[in-house]
Amino acid sequence: MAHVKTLAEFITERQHEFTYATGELSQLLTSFRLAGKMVNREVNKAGLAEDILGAQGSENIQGEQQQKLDVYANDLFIRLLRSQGMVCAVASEENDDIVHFDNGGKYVVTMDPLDGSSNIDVNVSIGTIFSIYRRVSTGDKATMEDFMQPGTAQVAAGYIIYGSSTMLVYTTGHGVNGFTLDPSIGTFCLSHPDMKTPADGKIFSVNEGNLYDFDPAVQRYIDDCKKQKMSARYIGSLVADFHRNLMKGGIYLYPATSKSPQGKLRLLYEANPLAYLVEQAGGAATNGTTRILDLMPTELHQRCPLYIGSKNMVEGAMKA
Ligand code: AHM
Ligand code: MG
Repeated sequence: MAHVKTLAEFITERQHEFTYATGELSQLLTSFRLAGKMVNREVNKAGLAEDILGAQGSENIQGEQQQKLDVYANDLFIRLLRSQGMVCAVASEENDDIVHFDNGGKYVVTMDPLDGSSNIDVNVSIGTIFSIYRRVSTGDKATMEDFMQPGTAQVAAGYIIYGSSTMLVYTTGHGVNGFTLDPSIGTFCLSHPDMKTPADGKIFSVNEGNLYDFDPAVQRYIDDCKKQKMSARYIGSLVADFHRNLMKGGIYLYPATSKSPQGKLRLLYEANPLAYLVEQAGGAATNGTTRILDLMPTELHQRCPLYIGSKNMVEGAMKA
């Protein structure tokens, strides 16, 4: 039987690629590996547990109602990151402010602990998105400066998709690798080494319900996709739409609308980590005019329009 490489083995084998101290990366990723398995367990039995399903009653800073699983995932990731010691502060889509650990850790994390929350109750794929930065401030506590770094400063980024199977996909700037959870042994195994996204694709993913709210250039682009008889595929879970397009070739777009002039998605938790991954896989990501990774964040929960996926398709959308 061929040897199956586990995520833990792979991280150890590749840790020399990590710019900073050997061993730090594996410690950093351990929290996500472990929390991912635990969230997966809860997601899988969500339909069974009355107290897990349904709204928690509280609203997050964007005014959206939080589901119980969001809160569970957020608490879990924060607890594991805190206990593991490498990370001194976290900015989460589910917390209004920075969460400080006061432990002198050299890294900060931004994350969307459970993205696609409207899909939890209906048994549709959801995901976790994370990104890791080296701390730049020098005082006792991390500061906003640590989180206001451009996407180019990410030292690692990844997502976990809780789908028909559960996968963890990450990059440290040396390509993208994907690991599938074998539920029978509870281990992520290397299933998608060195992932590359096709330069062209036949899928466009957009919430067309907003069509008349989009800029005429975006409307024209969507029209063009139809004239070329491309396939429309939209799950409404960014991680799932992104993952499918990464594998098959396609474009995901969440443009500005009149209701959300900066689009809906968050730069720190969604756009930057996925932009880093897509570029590492040979694709592209922009906000319509500027490369996502070059944007200078000015606030934690900042939103930005997002055009992401196959290189030629993203470039085509920019020219529309
Ligand atoms: P969330 O972070 O509150 O879950 O919202 C983000 C989600 C993305 O996963 C998805 O691509 C998008 O919102 C869908 O938005 P819409 O329902 O407007 O199409
Ligand atoms: Mg989200």
